[in-house]
Amino acid sequence: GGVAPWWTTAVVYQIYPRSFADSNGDGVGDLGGIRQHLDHLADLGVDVIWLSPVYPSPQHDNGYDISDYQNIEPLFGTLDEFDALLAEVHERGMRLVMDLVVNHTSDEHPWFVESKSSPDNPKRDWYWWRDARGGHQPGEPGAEPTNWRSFFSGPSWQLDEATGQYYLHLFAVQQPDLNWENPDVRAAVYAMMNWWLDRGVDGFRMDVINFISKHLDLPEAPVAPGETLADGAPFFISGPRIHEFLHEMNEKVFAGRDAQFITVGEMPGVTIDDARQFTDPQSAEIDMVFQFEHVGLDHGPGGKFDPQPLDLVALKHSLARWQEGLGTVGWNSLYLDNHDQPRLVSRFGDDGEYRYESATLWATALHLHRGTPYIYQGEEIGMTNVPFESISDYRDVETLNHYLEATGERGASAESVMPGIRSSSRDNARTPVQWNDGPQAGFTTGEPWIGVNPNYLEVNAERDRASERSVFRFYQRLIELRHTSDLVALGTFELLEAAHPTLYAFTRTLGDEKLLVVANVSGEPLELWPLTDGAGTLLAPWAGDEPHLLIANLPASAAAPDAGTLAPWEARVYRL
Ligand code: ISL
Repeated sequence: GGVAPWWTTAVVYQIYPRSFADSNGDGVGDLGGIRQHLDHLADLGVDVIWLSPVYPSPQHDNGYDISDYQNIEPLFGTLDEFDALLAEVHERGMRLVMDLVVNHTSDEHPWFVESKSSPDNPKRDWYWWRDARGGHQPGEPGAEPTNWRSFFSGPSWQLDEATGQYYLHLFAVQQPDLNWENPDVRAAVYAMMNWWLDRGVDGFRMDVINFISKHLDLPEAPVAPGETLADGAPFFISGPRIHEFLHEMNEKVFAGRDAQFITVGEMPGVTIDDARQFTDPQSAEIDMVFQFEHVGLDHGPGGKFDPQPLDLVALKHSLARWQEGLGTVGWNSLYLDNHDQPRLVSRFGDDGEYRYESATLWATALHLHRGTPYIYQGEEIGMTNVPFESISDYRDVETLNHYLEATGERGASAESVMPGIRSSSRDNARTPVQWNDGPQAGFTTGEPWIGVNPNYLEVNAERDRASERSVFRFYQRLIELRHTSDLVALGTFELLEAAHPTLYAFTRTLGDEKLLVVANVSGEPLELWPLTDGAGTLLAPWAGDEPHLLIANLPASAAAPDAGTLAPWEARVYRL
């Protein structure tokens, strides 16, 4: 193929607006707050900002429940302010990508209000309305049209008393699923996307976009013993028409525009084969996908709220398979956290003694893979999980529903449920960004909508930026490396020492250039023995005369006698 697309050298930064910065003292982050901190992002060096939803919304799921696709939530600002923000982003040479949430709307969206009003309404078929299960009265336990469990607890069907029918909601009750089988729905979505592109935005991150094609017969899912609800995912993940829909979207929205966009589909449960097809330029669907395999590896038998320790071998194996699977065709996105995941340094690193080291180790490992790296707000200063005491500190609908279900119908004690919530709640990622050591970490002059992490005196952007050695400074260097090195952007990936429990080692190769990453994923020193690559070539640059260290998270011990030992959480990248 021809020239590599522009986003092969780009780094994306995700903003979760509620929690980023508050400019008007109401305790909720807003567009004004983003405008005040654009230089933080420009200094970091990122190319693209992905903005989580800023549209009018009842905020049951912090904006992922949209009631008007073509306006701005008053809590966050106005359309005029949005235009100003977009211009300021562009002035700094960055791009702005919007969140596209079209698997579902809010139940307060006029489309749904109309749809719900009567079975004869022309928009009835814009959503998934079904009768009660045969032989059941509407509202009876078990009368839901299928046994699918919602992602946010309970059944994924809600009864509308007035018409006696149920509607499908894979997420919260207030998030009814749109019916993409209806061509009018698709046309309305494409028109809305075109309206934003005409306004100047640079692309979309597409929320659960591989859920939009469902199996029309809505089959029952196999139920585990003792359960009544089951996982319906096989019947809506990458369903029968998914490639057709995404190709059609591409044609109706992006084809014929010559600006430089980026499209990334969020795709829980996506397989490598599907991802390759979604991102193969020949398919003309989307540029890249967020896959979920690597962030599910530490989920225990009880799911995400039953976390298990990191299995590094499994993680390396998983990421390597994706590197290889999308190696020659398609493209990977690279992420280790976002607004739905716990904080990276708390989950996979050590957020105590080795916070700087482990945060920068994981940054090194991720940013040296082949793909487009995503940084989630606060990750660039090593923000950690939050030590909330009680359930009343939490705000997230998923967390609160889980707590109610576990302590209610499942009869668990609060003490047994809280540890899983503390380590896995999405609110870990949603506490206010810690800008400085002032009141409320500089996030707001008012009362924040969710508590500030008490470690803000230690962990904050002002301090990190001023320091010679900090997580922020290190991310700057990693981003610079991607911008200046074709090898980092495009080199092929080869995993080394796949079975080693604490060493993360791989090479990247482009033509006759090669680099080696070695990282010690542990709090103990690690002796590096000679590594060999797949061709049997010995790799031991630390033992050579003039090792060329591209980047490292600790002061170079390259020439010292102990150069063959990695300190706890040390990561080095050598040019070979
Ligand atoms: O975080 C999850 C629950 O553990 C995921 O299942 C998550 O719900 C899934 O990745 C889809 O996420 C996206 O759509 C949701 C929204 O709540 C998330 O914030 C969003 O990223 C519904 O719109």
